[in-house]
Amino acid sequence: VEDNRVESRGALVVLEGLDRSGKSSQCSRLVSFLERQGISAELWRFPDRSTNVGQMISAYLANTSQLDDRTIHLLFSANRWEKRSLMETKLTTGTTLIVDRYSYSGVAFSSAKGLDLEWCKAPEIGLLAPDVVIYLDISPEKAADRGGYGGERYEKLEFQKKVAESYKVLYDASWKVVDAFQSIEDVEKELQDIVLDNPITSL
Ligand code: T5A
Ligand code: NA
Repeated sequence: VEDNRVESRGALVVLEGLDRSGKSSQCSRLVSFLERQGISAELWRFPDRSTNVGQMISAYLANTSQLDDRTIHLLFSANRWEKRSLMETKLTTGTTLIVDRYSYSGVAFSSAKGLDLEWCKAPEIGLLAPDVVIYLDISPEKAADRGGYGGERYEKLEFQKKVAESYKVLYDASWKVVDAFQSIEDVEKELQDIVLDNPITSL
């Protein structure tokens, strides 16, 4: 029997950006939109705080545990590795994954602390490559103005400025950059157009 599932595989769509750039809001809107179009889609996020590794990450972000910078970097990466095979299964069986943060967050946030860029990238090698990377572009100041940050470890203007610089280093011409300071609805519409323009999710 000929296996033609490759033609109907799902797309791996990654949203990246600073804290409070609007990723979570947009990821759930995008999943709803795709489902309305009859496209099988799931919302995923990293860190996935539901696993044992994810709970260590969550405690670190909440400042209830302390970890060496390289240790937390590797835990964020391990959190993606522990989901790799399930992601692959979903994609090959036709489910599109809309993913709130991925390897780029791992590299951008750790290198913003001063860790060597190539060292930060190394544990990400071998994870599934996204089909689309969407960067929700907002200045650190405007993001900070959005209702203020919560208490999590990286939610500080000075640090977010460094993260923004790190993302600029990682930027690749294939990324879709969307102005995230528009209304939620305008950003939503741009994301829909980007995803429908992709050969895997086009109708
Ligand atoms: N991290 C993550 C690493 O260091 N390494 C890694 O490998 C990974 C994966 C947790 C932290 O971990 C770091 C990065 C983070 O610091 P997280 O749980 O994804 O990551 O946390 P945040 O990105 O901080 O999540 P936020 O919820 O704060 O930001 P979102 O998801 O970008 O924004 P969202 O949608 O929740 O919106 C934030 C607020 O803005 C409003 C929303 O209503 C909400 O109040 N808003 C808008 N307001 C006006 N106009 C718009 N267009 C708006 N869009 C949203
Ligand atoms: Na979020």
